[in-house]
Formats: sequence, C-alpha cells, structure tokens
Amino acid sequence: MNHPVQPFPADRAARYRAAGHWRGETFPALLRRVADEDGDRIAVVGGTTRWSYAEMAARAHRTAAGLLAMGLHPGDRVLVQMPNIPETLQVVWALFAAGLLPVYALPAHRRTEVAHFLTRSDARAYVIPDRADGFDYRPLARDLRANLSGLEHVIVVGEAEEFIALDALNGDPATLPADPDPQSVAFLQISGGSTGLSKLIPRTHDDYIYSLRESARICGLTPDSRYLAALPVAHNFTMSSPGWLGAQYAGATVVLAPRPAPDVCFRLIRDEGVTIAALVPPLAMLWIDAARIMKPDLSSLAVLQVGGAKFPSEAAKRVRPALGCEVQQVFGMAEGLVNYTRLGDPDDIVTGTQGRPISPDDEVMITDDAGHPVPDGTPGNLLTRGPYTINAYHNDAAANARSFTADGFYRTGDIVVRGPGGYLTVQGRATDHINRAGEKISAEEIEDHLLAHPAVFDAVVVSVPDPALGERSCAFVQPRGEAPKPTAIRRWMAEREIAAFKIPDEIRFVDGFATTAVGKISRKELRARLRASIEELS
Ligand code: OOB
Repeated sequence: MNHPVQPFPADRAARYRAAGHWRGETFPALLRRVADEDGDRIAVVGGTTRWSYAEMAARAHRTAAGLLAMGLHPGDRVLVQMPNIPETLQVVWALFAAGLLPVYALPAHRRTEVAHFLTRSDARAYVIPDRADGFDYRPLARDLRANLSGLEHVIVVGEAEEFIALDALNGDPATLPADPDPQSVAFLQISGGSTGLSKLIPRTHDDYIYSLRESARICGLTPDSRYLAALPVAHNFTMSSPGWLGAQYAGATVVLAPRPAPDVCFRLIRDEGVTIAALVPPLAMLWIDAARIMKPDLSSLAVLQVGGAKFPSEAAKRVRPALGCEVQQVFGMAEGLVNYTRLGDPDDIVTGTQGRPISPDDEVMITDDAGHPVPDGTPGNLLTRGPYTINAYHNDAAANARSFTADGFYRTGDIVVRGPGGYLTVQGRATDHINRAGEKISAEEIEDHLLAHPAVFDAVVVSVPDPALGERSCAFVQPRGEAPKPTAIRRWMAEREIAAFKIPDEIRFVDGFATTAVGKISRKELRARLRASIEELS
C-alpha cells in the first residue's frame, strides 16, 4: 500500500512557515471556521438548492461521520467523480472532515481512466452521481467493484440501487477525528499528463490553503463575491484559482453552472448577481460571440478569468467591449504554480501576458535545452519550485525521474518568456500533449490505444491548431493492410471506454513514417515533423 507522503524537504518547509505562507491551517478547521463566521451566508447555489455555510458544514460533518462508521479510516483514499452539483461540495468537505483523501476524476472519464485512478491511489471507495449528462455511472461502478478487489464501497448521489446512498451516510459528528497534520497530504489531484496515463498529484493542507488564500486575495474576493463555477468543479482551476474553495475560504457564494453554455451561464450571472467567472479560452470566445447576439444583463460581472490554455491577445482585447468586465489571465497547473495578471494591471499586460506567480517565493527558472538559464525576453523551458508546487508525483518513480530536477524543480514542459515585472508569456510547450480546449491529452496515451487496434501497424498523434478549440488532435495511422474507416476506429476507441475528448478529432492514413539511415527516429521528432507538415499545408 502506498500512502501519500509529505513531499517538501524540511528546510524549505521551515522557510515557508517562517514567511507566513504556511499557517498550519487545515481543511477540517477551515470548514468549522466558515461555518462559525459565515453560518448564515449562502455557501452554494445549484439548481433549486441553496445551502448556507451552517447547513453545508452540518451536512458535511454528518456525512463524514457516516463514512467513518462504514469502516473507512483516516488516510484512506476515495475517488470522487462528480458533476457541478452542491452535493459534490458536501462530499469533498465530508472527506476532509473525516481525514479521508479525495482523489478527483472528471465527469468525462470512463472505465479506463477511472480504473487507473482507483488502482494507482488504492482507493477504497468511489463516489458518483446516479446519472449525469446522459451517462449512468452505476453500471461503471458495478463493473469496477466486481473487478478491482481494493474497491469496497460505492456511494451514489441519487438513486443508489444496490450501493450506498449519500443521504444514508448520517453519523454523529462527535466521532470525527482530530485535525490532521497541516503538512500531510489532503487530496490527490490528477495531472494533464504528457506521457502515458495521468499521474496523481499529492497536495498538502498547508500548500493548497496558501494558494487559495492568496488567490482569493489577488482576485479581490470578499464575502459579497459570487463565484460562478462553469467548468468542472474537480478541475484545479475551478477548485483553487481561486475557484470554489478560494471563494468559500473568503465566505463568498459559489454558483454552480450545470454546463458552461452562454445561455445557461448568462441567466445565472443575472439571477444570482455573479461577480466573477472562470473559463477556458474557447468558451470565453463563445461567450463573447453570444453576448453580441443575446445582449445579456451581465452588469454584476466584474471579472472574467481565462486560463487553462493560451488566450490570444486579440481575443483578450474583446472581453471588456463584449462582456463589460475586466479580464484576468490565469496560467496554472495542477502540480502547483499559478500565475495571474493582477486586477487593474495595464491593458498590454492583461491582454499580452499570462500573468506572474502568486508568491514571492515561487522560484521560476527559464532554461535552454541544455539546462542553462536564459536571459529575460528569451524563450525557454519553464521550471519551478515553491511553497505550493509539488516535489514528486504519488507512487510513480519513472515520472518523478523525468519531471523533477535533483534539487526539486518541476519541469512544466511549457516554453515561456519572462518580461518586465516577472510577467510570463506562454509561447508553446516542449512536451507532446494536445491542449484541447483546456483538456490535456497525452499523445502517447492515445497512440497506445491506437496501436492496440488489429488493423493499425503504427500511429502518431499530434496537435493541430483549431480556430474553435485552440488545438485539436490528429492521428496519423499506418494501417497493416487496407485502411479501416476513420469512423470505425473512433467507434472502436469509444468501446475502449476512454473519455470522449481523447478520441482523435481527425485521422489521416499514411503509407509509412520517415526513418533515418541510422534507424527509427524518435517519436518526439516524428511528432514534430508531422506537426510541421500540417502547418505547411494550412
Ligand atoms: C490548468 O491546469 P492543468 O494541470 O490542467 O494544465 C496545466 C498546463 C500548463 O502546464 C500549460 O501547458 C497549460 O496547461 N496552461 C496554459 C495556461 N493555463 C494552463 N497555457 C497557456 N496559457 C494559459 N493561461 O490548466 C490550470 C490550473 C490552475 C489554474 C489555471 C489552469
């Protein structure tokens, strides 16, 4: 059994505590504080549900005690795959209060990814809705419980069938454990993943609460703010930049959108007086276009945050004229480092850069490929270390050897330029993943799926610029004999039960891949050449 370990070296931990970044706050204590200080304020709005902080905390505490009464123990992992509904917040706070560690999956993940997360984290329980967005999660849970011996409990929000209903978890809060060590791991987030399957990211109470406390301050949140969660609540951006956790840290109200579509969100912004919302670039562009036609009342909206993928400066310039609010660029990663343009920054900074780090103790190193630092203004590889960036993935020695330097810098895989004031502009990336509307897809993972197809001899997956998505995925396939139909390959991939966003947008058949005189060239080089060949054609 691999327990998530506290990954910060002692000297740096001492420094972050001395600087006042790490204050010994924990999530269970945070929930009690907001319930005490903001008890009557509205914590969350979703559908027809509105819970005050007192109500949300009371529910979470009863659920927490119920989870422990069921036989789970503090430190156990619980996979959470939930949509944007208030019960998701109840479950996450309950897990924190019980000392259980949430492991987050996105609603779009299917059997292949979910099985990987369960196995990698040794999760003993799995929390799902009965159905969401047309998908019934119970047959999936049934199959996984039958096949994975470590998975003992399935908890369902809604019709539970043979599983445990969330509402049935109703214990005595007096039985809850003492607060955890603030430097212990609070949860496992998932990585976008550029090589193979997603890795698990262990975040501690101290490091994560520091990032959300500062994010809430940088984004100007007060108890009167209303944060719209339009992207999935399990995504790190929606969770902590400042996200719903940062909003709740500040005693603000979280408004949950079931979908990010403009009609749904414009109505929520007007009806709930939303003050801040967060989107990926393609959705921001959709909102800008829709606003021109729909002329919505967005007068309460002060800030639109855009991040997860590069927001072109021409699009950033259109935000204020179209939506009447300030734009804030957010360049972050689930592994830690988050950069923001600051409210009130000059227009050229806000539209032309992806912001600067949260913390004065975020160490940003930009190097050439040999690892030597480059001067400001020169593009290079971004490496980082700091008070809320992980030093290792959970239970993955191979990924750790690749992704971290000997002195603990995380290799982000992003190519950036640092300009005046430490503002970063993202220029591209060194690693082979596809950033499809903010969803990260590992080329290698998709190639591995394609190579399992009996009619596929070889396959190389690359990103292609896309006007709507930012990037889309294109698979070059060398068939064994006669090429199958692209639709047949797509259908076959869907049957492998992977998230739909990973299925290649485009499939092109080739007779073979270039090789050099000395033998096969590296896959990385091959992907670069194929990407270049597409760019030449377009
Ligand atoms: C966020 O987190 P992840 O873990 O899904 O993806 C991180 C990667 C970054 O390494 C970078 O390649 C890309 O997503 N990215 C951006 C970007 N924001 C993220 N690339 C260009 N411009 C941006 N503004 O995506 C994430 C986590 C917290 C806050 C915001 C985003």
